[in-house]
Amino acid sequence: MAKNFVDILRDILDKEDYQKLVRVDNPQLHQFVAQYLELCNPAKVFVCTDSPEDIQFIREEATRIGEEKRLAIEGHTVHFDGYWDQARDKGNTRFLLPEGIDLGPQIKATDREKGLEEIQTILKDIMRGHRLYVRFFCLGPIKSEFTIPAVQLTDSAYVAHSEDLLFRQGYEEFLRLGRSAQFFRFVHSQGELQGGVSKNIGQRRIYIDLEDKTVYSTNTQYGGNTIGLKKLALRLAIDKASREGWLAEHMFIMGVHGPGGRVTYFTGAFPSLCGKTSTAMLEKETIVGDDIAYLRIKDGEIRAVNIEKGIFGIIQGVNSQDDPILWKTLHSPGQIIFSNVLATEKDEVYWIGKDGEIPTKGFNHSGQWIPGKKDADGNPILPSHPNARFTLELKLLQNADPELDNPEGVVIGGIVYGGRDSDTRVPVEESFDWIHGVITRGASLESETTAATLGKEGVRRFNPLSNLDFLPVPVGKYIENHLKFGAALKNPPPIFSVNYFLKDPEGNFLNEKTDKIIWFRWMELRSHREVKAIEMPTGFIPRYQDLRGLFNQLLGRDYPEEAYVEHFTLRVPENLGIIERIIEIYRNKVPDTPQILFQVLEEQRRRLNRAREKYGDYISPHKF
Ligand code: SPV
Ligand code: MN
Repeated sequence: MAKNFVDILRDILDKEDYQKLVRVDNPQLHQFVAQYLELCNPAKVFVCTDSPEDIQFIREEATRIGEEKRLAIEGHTVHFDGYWDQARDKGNTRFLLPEGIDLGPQIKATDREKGLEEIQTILKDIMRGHRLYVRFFCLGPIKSEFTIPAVQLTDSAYVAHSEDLLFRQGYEEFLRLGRSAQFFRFVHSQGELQGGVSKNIGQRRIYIDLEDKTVYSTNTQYGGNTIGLKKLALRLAIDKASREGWLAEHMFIMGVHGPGGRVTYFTGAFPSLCGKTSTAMLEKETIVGDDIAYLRIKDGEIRAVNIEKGIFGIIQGVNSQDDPILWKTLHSPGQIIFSNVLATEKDEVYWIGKDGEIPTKGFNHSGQWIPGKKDADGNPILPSHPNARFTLELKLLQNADPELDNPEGVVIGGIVYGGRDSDTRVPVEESFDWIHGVITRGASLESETTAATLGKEGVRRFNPLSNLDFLPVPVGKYIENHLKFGAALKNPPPIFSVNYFLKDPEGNFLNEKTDKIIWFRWMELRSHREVKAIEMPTGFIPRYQDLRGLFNQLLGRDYPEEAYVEHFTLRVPENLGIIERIIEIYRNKVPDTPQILFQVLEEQRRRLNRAREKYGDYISPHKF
């Protein structure tokens, strides 16, 4: 007779670990753990509760077995992923779908049965010689209506340690919820290691099983592929949200500080490498979260929580001038994991764009490094990878927002969409209403590729609401969900776009990095209808005098009228270009697009054409 799963747990686990697990009154949990203990066959197991001793054990284990190395500053460590394992593996990330379900051509999927069979084969004995860590977390604040419990099985102490910094502990929640816990499940293995990194990259898989609420991740170490509660959980959460009528978004949450001590919370969606984290961390404002938000409607208003409590942020370009708060934190004692940076002999770290000289040697994701080093294909190896990161708890930042752990979330006063756009959108603009905002900003979001992303530079990539990589529902349905969400609000908050990357015809950026705060303070005032705006065919833009006042007050700088005209000139041909491209995508690649999307874009096209007939291709804001 097949063994009962509680017997399996008793056989495999130490007494203490067994006790920790069976204290949670949830047979589904026991079955899940037993199943993967048997299949993955680890040498040892550690069940981690919320106790400081257990958490400390994981942290020390990460350095003891060499997944992290200690640095000169107290609490700092460095971790490396393999040379070919430096970013999310989009090609091998797939939804496992039962026969007959199709999410459309934009979303990668595999037949569920075949996928499960493949992943079970890869997982067989994959943890041989490794220790398996069993971790409990909460996606969202403790005891909150927003929150989803989750269990992570991983054989990486680095992953388990990162999750301690990024997510709220969940063992006590599992004890409290018992059998009622509807939890997400994550199974991760680095697989066989060679020189400390995943050897079998060819068998790297990230498979998402929506039916069992389980995500499998194998033969990879990079956090975006392995930290279950981050992007892997986002995919499960969007599916759940779509069924239940709320939203799970790839959005930051920040407190924008208006006049008289008023704080207005904004959420913002930007594709990777477009300044999302640096926006959320703006000096003078407060940060609730930089990556993933859950949004629900309460009393006709949007409330949002950050499902994380830490940041896994890009470090390239962080410097003392532009990022003073982060800079200070990165140079102070406290738990911080640096990944894929350059580590020097003095146990210091260097990254591209850091203040100071480039070290003449060190260790990075390619091994020993010296300037001029090339890889096997002759490509130059930079001191750090463009996707090198830091991981830390938000509470280490001077401007962490006090509402972070509020189980009710924060009321959202505005939503922002941003992308890398060198030639079209003005620096800041408000849409006419919720529907116009969702369609012309969110659903029409594009971003240009950079040297840091794979492939050609400067190519526009369609990325609706910056969430395309994570969608387990057809794009059309996802847009529809946003439209419905807005229709259920009493007074929907305004939706804005920002563009930090606008250039002049010679290719020079038109804005300073520090200008961001101006756009946010203007949006804050608009959210309370405290400033008037100018209506253009594409939306509402700021009046010159309002921006001049803000530049003066916040940056102590003059804002010349010529600069304003250059920034806010309506670029008609380029704006028609977006509409062209977006309609083409929805018409040909998104089978179930809501009809209203085409109507709203056609109306915008007509308004642009009328303006063009009257004033020409490039229209000064003073004409409106
Ligand atoms: C992003 O790329 O959007 C990130 C990092 O936030 S990752 O965890 O890789 O998704
Ligand atoms: Mn992200």
